[in-house]
Amino acid sequence: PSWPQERTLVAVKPDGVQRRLVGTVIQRFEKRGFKLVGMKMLQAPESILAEHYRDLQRKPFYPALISYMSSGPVVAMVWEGHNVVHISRIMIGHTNSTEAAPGTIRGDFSVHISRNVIHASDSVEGAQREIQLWFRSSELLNWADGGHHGSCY
Ligand code: DGI
Repeated sequence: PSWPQERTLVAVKPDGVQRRLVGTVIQRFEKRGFKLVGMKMLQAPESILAEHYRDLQRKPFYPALISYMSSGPVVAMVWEGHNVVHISRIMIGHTNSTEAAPGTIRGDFSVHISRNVIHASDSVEGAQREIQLWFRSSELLNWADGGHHGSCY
């Protein structure tokens, strides 16, 4: 069906990469029915992290947050689909791992807010801002299903 589509930024944080959770995260988003339209692994530069977390700059945990996000590579992805922004937030679970429900990514793989494995944009406007921050438009692919997806979608 041709439901309205949107895009969101998802990033596997350094702890998620180090714990080999990249494949699990991708699989969950694929199986939910979303479409991967951009992906890259990078050591996030401080310029991107500062802009990404600009609203948190005055929080006491901000220096530790930047240090954590700089502690290894992240895998940044853009996922497309119907209501992908809202559904992704439900899939990743509560920011505070202590409150994250089992079945969510944080609820299954994280015990502490400071090592919560994954990021997903929290609004449509935020997603647009974050996608532009992390990706060039040439790094985002428009591709069509060609009838190869069998029964999984
Ligand atoms: O969008 P979220 O990642 O769910 O949450 P957010 O945008 O409010 O905060 C961004 C990240 O900052 C979050 O994933 C983990 C970290 N953070 C937020 N609040 C706290 C925190 N880290 C610590 N140590 N303590 C906090 O209260």
